[in-house]
Amino acid sequence: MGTEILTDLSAATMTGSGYGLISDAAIAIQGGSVAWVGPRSNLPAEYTDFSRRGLDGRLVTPGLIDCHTHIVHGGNRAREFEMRLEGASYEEIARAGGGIVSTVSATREASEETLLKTALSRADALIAEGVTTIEVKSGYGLDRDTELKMLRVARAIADQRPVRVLTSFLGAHAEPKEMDADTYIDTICLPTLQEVHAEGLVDAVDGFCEGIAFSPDQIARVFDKAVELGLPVKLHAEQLSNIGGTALAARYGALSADHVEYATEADAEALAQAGTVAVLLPGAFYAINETQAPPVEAFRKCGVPMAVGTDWNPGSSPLGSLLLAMNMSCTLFGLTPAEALAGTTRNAARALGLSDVGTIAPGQRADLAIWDVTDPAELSYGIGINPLYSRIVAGREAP
Ligand code: DI6
Ligand code: FE
Repeated sequence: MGTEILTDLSAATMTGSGYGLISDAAIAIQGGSVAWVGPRSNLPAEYTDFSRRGLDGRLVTPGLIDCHTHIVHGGNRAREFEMRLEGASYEEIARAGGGIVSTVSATREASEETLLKTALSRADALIAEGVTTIEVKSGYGLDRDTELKMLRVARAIADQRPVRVLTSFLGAHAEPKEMDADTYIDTICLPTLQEVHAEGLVDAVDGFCEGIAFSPDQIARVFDKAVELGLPVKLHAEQLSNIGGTALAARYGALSADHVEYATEADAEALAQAGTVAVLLPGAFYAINETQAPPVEAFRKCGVPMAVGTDWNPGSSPLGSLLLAMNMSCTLFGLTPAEALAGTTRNAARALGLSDVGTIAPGQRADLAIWDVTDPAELSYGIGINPLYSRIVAGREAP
């Protein structure tokens, strides 16, 4: 791969604490990586002879990263949306046998081809907004075969599209209809984790720690297995109540604790100590009409890095736009647009344990998004507006 110099652009490098903005910048791309970035006037002499591509003053950011999705799933739950509008709560629907287990039935029934086709169309929607890395969870199988099927489909997305995919095994997502939670963890979840790991299908281990899902003790058993296998962990924690999930995640040095609406200041301190990212998911907060916002001020005060994801799933967050998630993180949770962009770049990378993406800096993979905007705050300010011009993935144009 040759060397290409991007010029006539401003770059939000996302290095340092804010946007790391360089106006009138140049970016040298070599062998799929960023070789140099800085003010155009400082471009080193060694690059002056290489081919140049002017971007007409556009803004370049790191490719966006959606660090929390469930885009592999069967069916939809539009009927539950109607039920919630008629007054039922998300938890009531789950306890009455709807919720996650209804998507489990639809996902078990769906063929691998159908699951891939629908997952690709969701991935395409994210890609169209400048996303270059997507995390995808299992957890709608709750049996060996379907969990394997979901993870194979997740991996296949990256074979079919210019996008990087990281998978999380979410076997501990809900109690299946056919057995109790403890039996499920011991006889299905743990052996399946061992197997998906052996097949190279899993990058991290996730769980749903909640009154309607699994207790901290049950999640700890899954995390112990992850540690034994050398896999990093992350957790859906404190979404609907505080039962100690965030503290548990911190104890295991989790990559991230996600949702965290009900996290306390002590939880924030524990996350900061552990270096765990708080992943904010405003789509779920919005869709199920939550009123308790995550403790953003405590996260800031303690220095907890905050990421933002879509949580794209058929139940609590049928949200197919990471840009809208950024907007919602500002309007609903009070993030600044700079925090929202850090949340879908630098901190989202960290929530996935990736150190080669999320910023524009020498040595980083050249995963970039080019935008028809002048001010990076426009990315969070627009509602339902997609200003993407094009993407570059590992140094190659990938519109
Ligand atoms: N938290 C979520 O936001 C999703 N899973 C989870 O553990 C919701 C999944 C669903 O309702 O289908
Ligand atoms: Fe989720």
